[in-house]
Amino acid sequence: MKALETMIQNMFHKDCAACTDQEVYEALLTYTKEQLAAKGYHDGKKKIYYISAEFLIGKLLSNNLINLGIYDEVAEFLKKNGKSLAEIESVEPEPSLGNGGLGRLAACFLDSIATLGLPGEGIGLNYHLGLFKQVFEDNLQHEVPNPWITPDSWLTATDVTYMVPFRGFSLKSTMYSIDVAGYENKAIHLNLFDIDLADESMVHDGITFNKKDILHNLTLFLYPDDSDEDGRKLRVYQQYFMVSNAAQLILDEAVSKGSNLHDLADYAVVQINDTHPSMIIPEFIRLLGERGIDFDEAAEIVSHVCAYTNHTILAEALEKWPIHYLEDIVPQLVPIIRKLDEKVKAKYPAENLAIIDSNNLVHMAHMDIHYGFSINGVAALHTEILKNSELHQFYEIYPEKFNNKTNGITFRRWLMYCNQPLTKFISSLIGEGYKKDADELKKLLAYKDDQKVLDQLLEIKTNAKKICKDFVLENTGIEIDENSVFDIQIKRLHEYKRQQLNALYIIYKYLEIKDGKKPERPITFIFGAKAAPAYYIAKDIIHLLLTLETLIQNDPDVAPYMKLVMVENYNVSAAEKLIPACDISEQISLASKEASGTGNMKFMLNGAITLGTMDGANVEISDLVGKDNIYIFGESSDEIIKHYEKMDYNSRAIYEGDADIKKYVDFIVSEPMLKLGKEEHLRNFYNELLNKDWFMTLLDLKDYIKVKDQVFADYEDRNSWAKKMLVNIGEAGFFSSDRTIEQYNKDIWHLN
Ligand code: GPV
Repeated sequence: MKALETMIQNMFHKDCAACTDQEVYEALLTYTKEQLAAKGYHDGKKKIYYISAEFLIGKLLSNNLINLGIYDEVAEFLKKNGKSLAEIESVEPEPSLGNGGLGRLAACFLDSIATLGLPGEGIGLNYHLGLFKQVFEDNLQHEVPNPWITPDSWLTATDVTYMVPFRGFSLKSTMYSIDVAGYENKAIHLNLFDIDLADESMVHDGITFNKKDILHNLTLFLYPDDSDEDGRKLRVYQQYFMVSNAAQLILDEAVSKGSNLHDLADYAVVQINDTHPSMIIPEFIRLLGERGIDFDEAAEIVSHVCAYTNHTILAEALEKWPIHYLEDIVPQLVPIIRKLDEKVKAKYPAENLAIIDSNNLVHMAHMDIHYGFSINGVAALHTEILKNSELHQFYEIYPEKFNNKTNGITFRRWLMYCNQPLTKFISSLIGEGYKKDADELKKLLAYKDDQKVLDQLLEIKTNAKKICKDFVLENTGIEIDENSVFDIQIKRLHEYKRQQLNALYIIYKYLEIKDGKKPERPITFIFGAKAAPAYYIAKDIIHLLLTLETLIQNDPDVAPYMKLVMVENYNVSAAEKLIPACDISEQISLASKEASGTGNMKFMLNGAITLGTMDGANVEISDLVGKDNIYIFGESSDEIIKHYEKMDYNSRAIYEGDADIKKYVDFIVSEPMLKLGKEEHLRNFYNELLNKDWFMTLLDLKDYIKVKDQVFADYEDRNSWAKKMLVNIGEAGFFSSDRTIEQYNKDIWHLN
């Protein structure tokens, strides 16, 4: 640590002990960046370019120290100087460059690409104000900017710049680079493109700004509100800016390594992360044209370079841009897209295979499938649904393109960093091998009947709950009990994820306690969720949860037996605090709707037991741990898909046919709720449940209550619960993103 000491002296002319946390952070930042650069970067002839509108990377200091193998040493050095690494971390701002699972997946993938030593990089945008920061006021969500770029940050400006042409003007870009360290390996780059004229001062009243001022707003926010046309067009501007820069960079790199561009596929493979980067296909063709390659050959070349990942079957999330948007913004792409579409129509005239449909909408996913060589889903069930229903017409003509890549998570962040006591304990039992080969976690299963091991697991969980308790107190002002059961649902707020189903259980439990039926042990329900700014129903559900939080907190009959806390501004850092402390992992999406989920994997790895539907990767968790170690409820995805086909779901009929359900739903607009909450929001949601309930909350409510009550009863047999925990941890190895990335490489990328 001599070098670090010297650096601190040189930067601040004093000892570490005399520095502020801010100063120590800045020194560590510089020191770590130097260490990373000194290790060098993975390189090779062929490279994977992971292009994504989101990279939810989280704070980087600790993660980098772990991957560099110097975390303990640095922590020790700081301690000797009267500092704590945990407090220094709190100085670091968290970049909010993603919404949820898709962005976090991209970050986990970069970690694994670097760890496995593959030549690769991430390409995205440098949003100055991130997504948004969530603040609660009067039990409602408000959005404010989430700036994260400080004078000293993980970003390094490069001298790479390009011109990106739009109708009527061009924008000059600058590329910024963040090093992503491999675990005990070299690093790769996350390259984020930016405009030079971004003007943060145009933002007022929360996150409002002039959406037409592209010259100055292009990289201010991730996914600006798309509820109006200007917002949607800004997204198109962002997407094209991202992919034009990416395509120019990729072609330049290939040429500099000796490519003649006809052989581009020997130098580059592009993974298109959902459809946000899909315009890279026509953009490549345009640029190859400028470099003398004719249209048909260019289309052929691109078809060997681009691969597409689908992350959802929700129709409203599949991007379709009106062709006139593209004419207004990127007219140079329109003749190319039309030609691509004509080629498709000449061979496959069916409307549901068209790139441009009869309403003049451009189906981005369709373009990816026709002109990419691979399409993958993100969990086994999800890929089956793509093949058999959502994209069946494509599967019939291109069966060889379809493949599954079940998602994964990096164990460096989601175990070794966030749960150090559990990590040490696991290492003491089975050695360190699992850190590089996650399958070795299976060795834990040999301890299933070891009383001491089971007791220690429970103790580690209780300690994690104590730490989490401090975080929750600081975040919400509510004191929770570490001896209560922690039941946690943290993920974006969306009707299909069904936080409202959990809310109805809480209402049921509240009324039971009011009736004198007290639970064996107090329960703590924890939520964390941001709602999209224009998604009114999601915001109404947040209001419902926050109003219930107040109601319970104010009720002396109930507060001793249950608590509801909703963490404000849920993000990666909050997840790192909550996940190690969780007993029950809520994964209760309407079957068929959650493509995979990745929080489910993080919880499992940290010894929580899943309560979920047979959806997404829950299905694979269930197969691995077996029925005794997971709690499943609700109708199957086949049954749900049939309800949608037959249109036979009627929430009002369920409500009217079941007095209990009616009681819980009516409670939303009951006297005590209306006294605390806002009538407009509570009624909106109540009406939504009764008249529409598009994601079938009431369908599964009775079964959910029954199974969840069983979970709480089983929790009291502490020994058998600890066994379930052990099995979950032991079987979690499959969900390492190292496994996922190995599969991408073996089946799609083919690097060395
Ligand atoms: I599409 N996902 C996301 O976070 N944002 C999106 O815009 C879309 C999908 C998520 C899915 O909902 C999760 O089920 C999945 O685990 C995750 O992407 C990563 O694949």
